[in-house]
Formats: sequence, structure tokens, C-alpha cells
Amino acid sequence: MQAWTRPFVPRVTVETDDAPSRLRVHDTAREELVEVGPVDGTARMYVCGITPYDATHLGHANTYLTFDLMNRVWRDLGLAVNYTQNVTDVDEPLLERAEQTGVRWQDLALDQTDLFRSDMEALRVIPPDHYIGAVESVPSVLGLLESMLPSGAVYQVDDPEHPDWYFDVSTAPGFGSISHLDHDAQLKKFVEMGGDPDREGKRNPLDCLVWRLHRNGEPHWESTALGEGRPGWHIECSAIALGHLGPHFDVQGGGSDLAFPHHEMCAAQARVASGEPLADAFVHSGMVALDGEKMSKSKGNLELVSRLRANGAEPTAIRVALLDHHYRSDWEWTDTQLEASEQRLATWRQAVSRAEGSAPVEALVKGLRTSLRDDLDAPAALVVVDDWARRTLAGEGADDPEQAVAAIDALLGVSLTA
Ligand code: 5CA
Ligand code: ZN
Repeated sequence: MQAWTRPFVPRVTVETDDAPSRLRVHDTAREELVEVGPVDGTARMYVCGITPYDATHLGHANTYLTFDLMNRVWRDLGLAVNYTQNVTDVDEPLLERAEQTGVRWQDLALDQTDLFRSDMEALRVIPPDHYIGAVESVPSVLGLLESMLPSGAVYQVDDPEHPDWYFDVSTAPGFGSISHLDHDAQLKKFVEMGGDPDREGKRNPLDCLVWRLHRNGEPHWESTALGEGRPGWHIECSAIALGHLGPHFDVQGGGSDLAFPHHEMCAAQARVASGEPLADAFVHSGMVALDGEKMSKSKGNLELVSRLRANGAEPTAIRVALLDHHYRSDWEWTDTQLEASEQRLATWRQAVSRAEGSAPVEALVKGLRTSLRDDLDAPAALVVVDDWARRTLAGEGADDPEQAVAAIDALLGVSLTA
């Protein structure tokens, strides 16, 4: 699948030897800050992509900006990055929405993926190197499932009409160690996210669907080994991640709503299939709310990037408004945040255009690197830019403002020239 156009990412040539030399972020599994990415070579990151309907709301945008910062910090550290992201372009909620609105599910997915691409491009998000749809991954999902058959970790439920295939969570060493929930909490979240603990014939209530056999009117693909059907949600991400990154990559990412069951299931399946952990660290961004509740497609309390853009908001200001919240916090969107970031941008642009030059760029770059390498502290990085702008406007220093513009663009993805 085609991703979107890559924004220009300047290289920051300013040396700041005393900034931390590695990126540290919070790993949900170890429940502490850990260094992520290799010392040199290629960092490998998988981020769970959209299910293409009601895209792109500010919760989605916030999640992809989090991992865009990670990508930018790694690149600034001199690493190459293999970034893989999926599109869940066939799954229950998408099929339901298509049915309700009377459009073909394929058209809904294409249309919404296009909208997502244009929003990501406008927000200057670096595109994934591998942007992979569930539909195009059916052969690799089937390959993965077939490789798991001999171990007995995937099995058919005892249902003569629809003997669907499930993954037996009891076969996975360490199941539950990413999200740390007790059994009752696991069951509750499993149901909230579309799980079926009470389905008859399952070995364990938390076993997840991996291959749903064909029902009339549903999309389906051939499989000699499993029977005609379609993939479950969690196995899609295991197969795409293993296929494009290999096992034990650096970061598995997404919003905190995905820690359980999705990331737990993806990791468990991959562990059984490959014998290795899926990822070194599991990183989760907080939930964005609107009108007092988590912004969600099922509730309909959404603010869309495209709607804000259509109403005249500059994408850079949307980006700054989102970056003003630490990635791990849960927070609520209000329009005043957009106004505040427009003001902020105007001040920064005024500083850039000051004819006599900029306040010292080295301090700016050191401040940006230090805050971002320390658990992606974007709000602190914005304060560093505020401080640089204030000092510049107060007449301190005569550095080349182009270097400041390049550093702010490279590390924060905020273009002051646009
Ligand atoms: N396709 C699956 C992942 S494989 C999915 O969860 N799609 S989604 O469209 O529902 O969400 C896409 C991404 O946005 C996920 O990483 C999810 O965690 C994140 N997300 C969804 N709602 C919010 C929200 N209100 N705030 C922050 N992030 C959110
Ligand atoms: Zn996923």
C-alpha cells in the first residue's frame, strides 16, 4: 500500500555532546523508563495503524505524532529507522460501518485511508517505510497461522456450523506481562474491544479469533489448510510486524487503549510462532477526550483534523497544540488550545524574521535534544523554543536563524517557514 509524501527533514549539524546519547521512553511491560533503539544501525518500530473510518480524529493524530517524534529523535541520533504501520482495512467495525451507511467496505476503506494520508502529510508526519493493509496481508497471515498448526496453539472451536479458528493464550509464555491486568480486568477489556469470552467450544475465555470461517455476505479468502474465511484483528498485526521487521524489534506502539488485549495478543501469537519476544519495549500514548469522554468512533464525539483544516486551521498549529501535551497523559481537546498555539507560532515566526539574527542556536538544540530524549517530553521542548524566541526578540545573539528553523523542523516537525 502507498504511504504519503515524506516531508523534508533537515539534518541538524550543531554538536551538543552533553545531551543524553540515547532515547529513553516508558515501557508499559517493564513499567519504567528504558533506552530504546540500538546504539547504531537501524531502529525498528511497529505502530498500529487506523481502522479506516472516522479518520483522522485528534486522538489518532496524537498517537501518530508521538511515534513521529520517536522517529525524529532516532534519526537525529544518526540511526536509520525501519518504521512499519498497518491499515486494518478489513475487520468487524469497518464492515459494520459500511453496512450501516450503505457503502462498499472496500470504498469506505480506500476513501478514509486517503483522508488519513492527506492529514498525515499536512501534519508533517514522516511516513512509514512499510504501509501495509490487512487485505494485502492475508497470504502472510495464513502463512503464520499454518506455521502454528503443528504446535496446537491454534485450534477450531467445536461448532458444527462455524468451526472458527482461535489462538490458545495458555500456550504463550508470559501472557499478561505487558498490560499487568488481573483476570477480571482482562475479561472486561477483552469484551470492550470486541472479544467473545463466552463463545462455546473455546479452551480459555480469553482465546482470540484468528480466522473466521466464511459467512454469507462477508469478505472471504481461500485457504486449503484452514478453510475459506477472513483474518482476525490481532493476528494481522503479528503477521505484518514479523514480516516487515522480524522478531524482537525495538518498539511496538499505539494508543494506551491497545495495551490489552491487542498488544498482549499480538505479542503472545508472535512469541509462540517465532520463539522470541515480539518487541523490546511497548510504548503507549495517552487518550485524547472530547466533551468529557475518550474521543472514539463508537461514541461519535470526534474532532477531525480535516474538519479543523477545512475551517481554516493551519496544520502546523494543530501539530503544536497536540505536542503541548506529554504523550503519556490523557487530556481533553478544546478549541482554545488551537488559538494558543497559533499565538505561539506567530511569536516564533517573528523571532525567525528578526534581521539581527537569532539567540544562541546551540542552547536551543541542546534543550530540544535533552527534553525529547528524556521520554519524548514535547511540552518541555516547546518551552525551550519559547525561551529561544523570547531571547531572540529581546535582542540576544546574532546566530543564523536558519539553523534554528532547521532544528525546530527536524526535531519537532514544526515548520516556521510554511
Ligand atoms: N486498527 C487498529 C490498530 S491495529 C486500531 O486501533 N485502529 S483505530 O483507528 O481505532 O485507532 C488507531 C490508533 O489511534 C490506535 O493506535 C489507537 O490506540 C489510537 N487512538 C484511538 N482513539 C484514540 C484517542 N481517543 N486518543 C488517542 N489515541 C487514540
Ligand atoms: Zn495493531
